Amino acid sequence: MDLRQGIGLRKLGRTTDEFQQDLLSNLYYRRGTTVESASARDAYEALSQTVRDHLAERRARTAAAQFASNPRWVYYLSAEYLLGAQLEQNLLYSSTGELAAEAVKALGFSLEDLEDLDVEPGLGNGGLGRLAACLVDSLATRDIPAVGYGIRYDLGIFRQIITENGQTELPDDWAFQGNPWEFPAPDDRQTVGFYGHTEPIPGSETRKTWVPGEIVLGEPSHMLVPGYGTETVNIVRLWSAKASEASFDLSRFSAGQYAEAVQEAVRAENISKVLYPDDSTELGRELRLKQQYFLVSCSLRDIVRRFRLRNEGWDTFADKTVIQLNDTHPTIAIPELMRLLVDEYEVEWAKAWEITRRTFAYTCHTLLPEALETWPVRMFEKLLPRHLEIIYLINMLFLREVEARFPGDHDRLRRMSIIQEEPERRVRMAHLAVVGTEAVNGVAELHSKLLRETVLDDFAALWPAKFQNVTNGVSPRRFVKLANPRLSDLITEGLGDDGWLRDLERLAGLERLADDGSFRERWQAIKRANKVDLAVGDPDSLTDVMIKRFHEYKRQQLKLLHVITLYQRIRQNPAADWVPRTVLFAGKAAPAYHAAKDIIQLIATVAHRIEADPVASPYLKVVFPSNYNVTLAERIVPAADLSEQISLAGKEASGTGNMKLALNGAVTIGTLDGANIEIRARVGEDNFFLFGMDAYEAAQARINGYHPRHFYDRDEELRAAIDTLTSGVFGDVGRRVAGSLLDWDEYLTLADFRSYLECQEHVEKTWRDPARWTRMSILNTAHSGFFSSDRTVADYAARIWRVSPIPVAPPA
Ligand code: H53
Repeated sequence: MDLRQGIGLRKLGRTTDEFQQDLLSNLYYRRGTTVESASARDAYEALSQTVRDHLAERRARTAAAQFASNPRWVYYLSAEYLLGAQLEQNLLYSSTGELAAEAVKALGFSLEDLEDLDVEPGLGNGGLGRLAACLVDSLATRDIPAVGYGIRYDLGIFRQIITENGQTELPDDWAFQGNPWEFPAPDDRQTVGFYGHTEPIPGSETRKTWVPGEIVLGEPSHMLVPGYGTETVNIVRLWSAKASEASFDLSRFSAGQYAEAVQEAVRAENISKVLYPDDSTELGRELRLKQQYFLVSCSLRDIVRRFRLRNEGWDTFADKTVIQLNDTHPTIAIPELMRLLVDEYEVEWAKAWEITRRTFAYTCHTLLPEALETWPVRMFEKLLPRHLEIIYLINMLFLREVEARFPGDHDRLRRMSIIQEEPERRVRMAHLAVVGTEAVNGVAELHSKLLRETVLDDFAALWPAKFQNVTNGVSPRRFVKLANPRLSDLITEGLGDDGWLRDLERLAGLERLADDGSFRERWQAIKRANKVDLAVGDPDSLTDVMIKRFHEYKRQQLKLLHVITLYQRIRQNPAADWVPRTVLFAGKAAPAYHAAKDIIQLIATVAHRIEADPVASPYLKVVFPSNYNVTLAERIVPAADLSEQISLAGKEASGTGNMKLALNGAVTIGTLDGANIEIRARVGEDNFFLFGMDAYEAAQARINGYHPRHFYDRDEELRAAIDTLTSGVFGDVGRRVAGSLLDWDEYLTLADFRSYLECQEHVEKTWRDPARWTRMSILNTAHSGFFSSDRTVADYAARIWRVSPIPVAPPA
C-alpha cells in the first residue's frame, strides 16, 4: 500500500459535535484527564492538539506533494524567529475558530481564557527575528516548498519590567509548561563537532580530516507553519543542544562529585540555553559563535539528508537547494558546506565551490559597521580549526580574482580581504557572505543603495549583478486580521470580500471610500474602540507611539526631548488650547547597552513626573508598558494614531514596525530613512509627516564637523529641555543623557530637533481636523498593500531563489 494514499483518512471534526469529540479524545487520551477535573491548562492543551491535528493532516499532504515534485527547496537559516502566539493564528489558518469557541464553552471555558495561556516563543530580538516569522508565513501562503531552520533556545528574549529605575531583565522560560505546537524528532538528531585539530590526507592537497575535541548532539523539533487560504503547511525546524551519553561521568558521580559529573553535559547543553539579547551590535563571545556553528552544522546535514531522499550525486544539489542566510549569523554555512563536500564527500574543490556559491544567498540587514560581525582569528582557530583553513583557501582564491581584475591595487585587496589584519586579525563574516553567495540583498531601496555605495562598494564594483534589493514586508494576517479584527471587517465590507488578505494591493480599493463621510466615521470609531481596548490613556487623545528596540540611532531621545518641550510649554501656558496626547513608548534594550537603558529609565522618570503634575497631566501622558513583544505589538498597533519613525537617516536598514502601523491607519512622522521612503512614496507626501536631514546630508554633517552645542546655543527651547536634564531634576540619569547629547550626539539628535518640533506642530494642526486626519489614515492603509510579506516572498522567489509554487491538492 502506498502510504501517501492513506493520508486524509483520519476524519477531522468539521461540525461542532465532531470537533467537540476530538477535543474530548485529546483531553482523555493525550492529556489523561476528565471533563470533571479539567483545568484551563488541560483545556488549552487539548484544544491546541485538536487544532494542531488539522494542520498536521495538511502537513502530511504538503510533504507528499512537495517531495513528489522534487522541487528546488528554499531553506531559510536564521538565528532568530519571533513567531508570536500560535493558538489564535492556527485557529484562523485552519478555519476552526468558531468550532473551537463552541467546543470549549461546553467545557466551561472561553476561547479568550485559553488564548491567554498561549505563550509566544520569544526566540528573537527584534525586526530581524520577526521578519523571519513573516517570511515563513508568506512562503507557506505562496505554496513555496520551504523549511526554516533555527535554534530552540531554552530561554528566549528576556522578560522586561519597567519601573522608575528603568529596565529589569528576567529569564523567559517560555516552554516551562510545555509547548503543544512542536513535534520533537529525536531520531533526526545530528552530531556536531567543535575544537580539536586537523590532519592531512595523504595524496590530497585540499582535503583534510577534522578530529573534533568536543561532540554535541543537535535534536530537532518542528513547528507547523500553515499558509493562509491554501493547503500548504511548511515547517520551522529548531535545534536543541543535547549532551551525548558519554559526557556524563558516572565514576565521578559515584564518587559523590555530582557537579563535576555533569559539568561536560551542562557545557554542551548551554549552547542552546539562551538567546543573546543583543540587537545589531556585535557580541564577541565564543558561545555565540558556537551557537552559530551549531545551527549551521545541524541544518546542513538535515538539508543534505532531505536532498538525498530524492536525488543522487551532487550535480543537481544547487538546482534543488537554495539557502538564504538571514544576516551574517549563519555565514559559517559557507565553509561548512565546503567542508562537507570536499572532506566528507570527496567532491573536487572547484566543483564544490561552484555548488556552494550557487546554493547560498545572503540578506544583509544593517548599515551600522559595528553590526557587521567579525570574529577573532584565534577564536576560530581554536573552535573551528578546519573552517579557518577553508576560509583561508577561499580568501586566497578570491583575492587572486580581485588582483586579476584590479592589478596592483593593494589597498583594494586589503579592504576586500575576508581576513582583517589590523588592529587584530579577524574574520569578516559579511565579506565571506558576499564572496560565497550568488545574490546579496538589502532590505529597503535606500539600504540596498547605501550598501552598494558604502559598506560593500568594492564588492559591488567587482560583481554589480550580484547586488539586489528586496524590500521587507509584514504578514497582513497577523498584523491586520488577527491584531485588528474590527478594521479587518470594515475593510472586507468596503472591498466586498476578504481577498485582500492574500492580495494586499487590493487595499487600494479603499481609496474611493476615503471621502465617504459615513465610512470615515466608522473608521474613526474603530480606532477609538481599539484605543479603549488598549486602555493606556484618553481614547480621544492623539495616540503617539514609538515601539521598537531601544537604540541611540533610532532616537527615542529625540522623542523624549519633544515630550519635555511639550511639558514645559504646557507649564508655561496652561490655559492655551493644547492637543491632548498620549505618548506610548515600548521596547527593550540590550542588557549591556547602558546608554539605551539610561534612555528607558529617563523616559520612565519623566512619565512619572508628568503624571504627578496636575497642570500638565490633562494634556500630556507618557506610558511605557513593560515587555514589548509580538503579542503586545498586536494590541498597540491597531490603536496608534501617529507612528514615530525618527531614526537618523541612513541608519535604519528598513524597519517593519513602520509598515505594520501604516497598514493599520497610523500616520507616520519620519525621516527619509529605510522603508519610510517607500511608505511615503506610496501613501503620498500629503499623508506623511516628513522632517529632518536625509542620509546624504547626515553623512555630510559629520564630515563637516558636527557640534551639538551649536544647536543648543541657538535654540532656546532645546536649551531649556537639555538644561532641565542637566539640572538634575530627573536625577543622574538625566544628566548622563544630556551629557552624551551635548558632548558627542552620535546620531545628530540636536541637529534634527527643530525640524522635528515644527513637524509635530503640523501634526497637531492636522489632528484638529478629524475628517482630514481620518482621510489620511484611510489612505495610509489603502496604499500600504506593497508592504505585505507575500510580495517580499514573491520578489525573493522570482529574482533570487528562482522557485515556483507547488500547490497542494485539497483532500479527496
Ligand atoms: O532587521 C530588520 C530591519 C531593521 C534592522 C533589523 C536588524 C535586527 O533586528 C538585528 C540585526 C540587524 O543587523 C538588523 O535593524 O531595520 O527592518 C529586518 O530586516
